[in-house]
Amino acid sequence: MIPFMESSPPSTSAEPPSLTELAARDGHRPRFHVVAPAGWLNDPNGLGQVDGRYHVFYQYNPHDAVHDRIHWGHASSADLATWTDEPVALVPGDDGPDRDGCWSGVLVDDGGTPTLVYSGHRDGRELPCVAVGSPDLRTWHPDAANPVIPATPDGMTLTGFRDHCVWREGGLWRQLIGSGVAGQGGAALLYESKDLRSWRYLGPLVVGAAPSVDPSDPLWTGTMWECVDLFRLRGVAGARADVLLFSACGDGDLHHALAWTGTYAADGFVPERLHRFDLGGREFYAPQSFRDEQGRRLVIGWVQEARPSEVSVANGWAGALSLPREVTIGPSGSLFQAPVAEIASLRGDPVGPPAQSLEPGDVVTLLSGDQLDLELAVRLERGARIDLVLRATPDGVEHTVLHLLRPPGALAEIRVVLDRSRSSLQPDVDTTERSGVVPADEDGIVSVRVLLDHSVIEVFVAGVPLTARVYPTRSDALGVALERPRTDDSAAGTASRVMVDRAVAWPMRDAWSGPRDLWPAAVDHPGPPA
Ligand code: DQQ
Repeated sequence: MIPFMESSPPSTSAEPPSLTELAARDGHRPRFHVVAPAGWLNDPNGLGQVDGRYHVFYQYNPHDAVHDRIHWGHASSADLATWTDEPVALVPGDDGPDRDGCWSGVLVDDGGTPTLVYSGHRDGRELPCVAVGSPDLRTWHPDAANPVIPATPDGMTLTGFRDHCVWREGGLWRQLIGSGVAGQGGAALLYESKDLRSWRYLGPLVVGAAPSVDPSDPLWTGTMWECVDLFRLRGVAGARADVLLFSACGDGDLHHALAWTGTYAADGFVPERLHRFDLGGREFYAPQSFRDEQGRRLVIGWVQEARPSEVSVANGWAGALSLPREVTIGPSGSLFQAPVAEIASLRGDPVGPPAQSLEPGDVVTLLSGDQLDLELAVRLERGARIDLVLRATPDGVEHTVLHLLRPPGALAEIRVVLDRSRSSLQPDVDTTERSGVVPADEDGIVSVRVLLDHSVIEVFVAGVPLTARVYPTRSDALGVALERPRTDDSAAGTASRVMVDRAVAWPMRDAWSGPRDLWPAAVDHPGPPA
C-alpha cells in the first residue's frame, strides 16, 4: 500500500495517535461533508429541523473505524452548510434490546417531546425501540418498555425487520418497518399506534416481486429493504407522486438505493416506476429524507468507503454523509436531485474560462484542487463526448474521468460514466466504473454540478446524482480539466460540435471548525443575528 498523508506531521510522542489525530491527518477525509469526529459512521438517522436548527444523527462507533456496537452520533447546523458536533445521543444499553447496538431510525415530535424510533440490535436480530429526548435534543432516555414491538408479525417468514419511517395520519401514528418476505422479495410492513408505544400490525404496505433480474443489475430490488422511507412530492403542472425510498439488500450485501414512485392509499402502495436513486450504487446507501420548515423534501445518504476496512482502521475513521439534497418531481414523473442552495455559502472566489467551442483534442484547464464546487453547462451534438478530468497528477499517472456522451441516435439522453480505472495507484481500492443514462434536452444541453471533497465526488447531471469515492495516492493529484477526446464515440465523428456555455469552479471552505472530540460536549450555539 502506498502511504498517503497530507500536511500534519506524525505524532512525536510515544503514545500511539488517537483516532481523532489519525483521522485529522488523512488527506482522504472530506472537509465540507458531515463526517463523525473519528471512528465509524454509517446511515444518517433522525433527520429533522427543530426550532429552525437542522439535526442529523448517524450510526456511529466511537471506539474504532468498524461497524460494531453502534451508537447514535449527532451534529447540528443553522444553515445546512456548517456543522457542530453535539453529544452522542444513543449508547447501546448494558442489557436490554439495544445491548449490541442502536440501529437506524427516525426523529419525531410527540406532542412537543422529541422522540427517536430506532431498531435495537441484540443477539443478531432487531426490534423497534423508542427514546425520549430533552427539548434541546441533547439528552436521550430509552423507554423502559423497549422493545415496543416485541416480535415480528405472526406467521410470516421474514428476511429482516428493522429501520423505521414514522408519521402522523388521521390522528394516529403510522410506521413502516423495512423487511423482506422469504421467497418473495423486499417489503415495507405497516403499523399503527396511538402513542408510539403500543403498535398494531396492519399488513405489508407492499412486497417486492421476486427480483427477476440479476443481483448485479442496478435495478435489482433485493430480498430485504433497509431504511424504508415514504413521502409525497408535489411538483409544477400538477405533477405528484408518492415515493417509497429503500435500500436494496440481499443476504447481507448492501446493493443500492432505489425509489418507487406510485400511489399510497388504503394501507397499500401501488408501485408504478422504479428509479435508481443514485448512479453510484453502493457508495450512496441508506438515504433518509425529511421535510424542512421551508417545505423542502431533503435527503441525506451514507457515502460508504471504497477502500479496504484495514486502511480505514489505520486512518482512524470511515464513512461520510452526502450533502443534503433537495428532491423534486418533474412533469414526466422523473425525480430531480440537487444539493441544497445553502452549500454555495461555502464557496470562495469563482474561477472559470469563457464560453467556447471545443475542437477534438482541446483541453481547458480549470481551477485545480481537491475541495471544489464546479458548475458546467455544455451542449453536445449527437455522437459528441466531453470529459471532465478530476484529481489528476501533472503526469496523468493518476486521474479520474467523468465522461458525458450523447449517443448518435435520436434519443434525447446522455450517458454518464465515471471512469475510476486510473484514479489510484493503490491496488486494493474499488476502481470499478459507475455509470447510467440521464434524460437530456433535444438541443443536447446538459447541466452538470460536481462537488469534490477529497475522496468524495458527488456529481449531478441533469438532476441525476452519481456519488463515488476515489483515493489518489499522490498529493499532487489536484488537476481539473475539460477535454474533448480526439475522436468522438460516434458515426458522426468529428462533425459533431461540443460547446462549453459555462464553466465555473469555486474552492470550498470547511464545514467544520476546531478540533473534533469522539465524545463531544454540548456547546452553546450563537443565537440568530439581531
Ligand atoms: N444499517 C443499520 C441498519 C440498516 C443498515 C445498522 C443499512 O439499521 O438496515 O447500522 O446500512
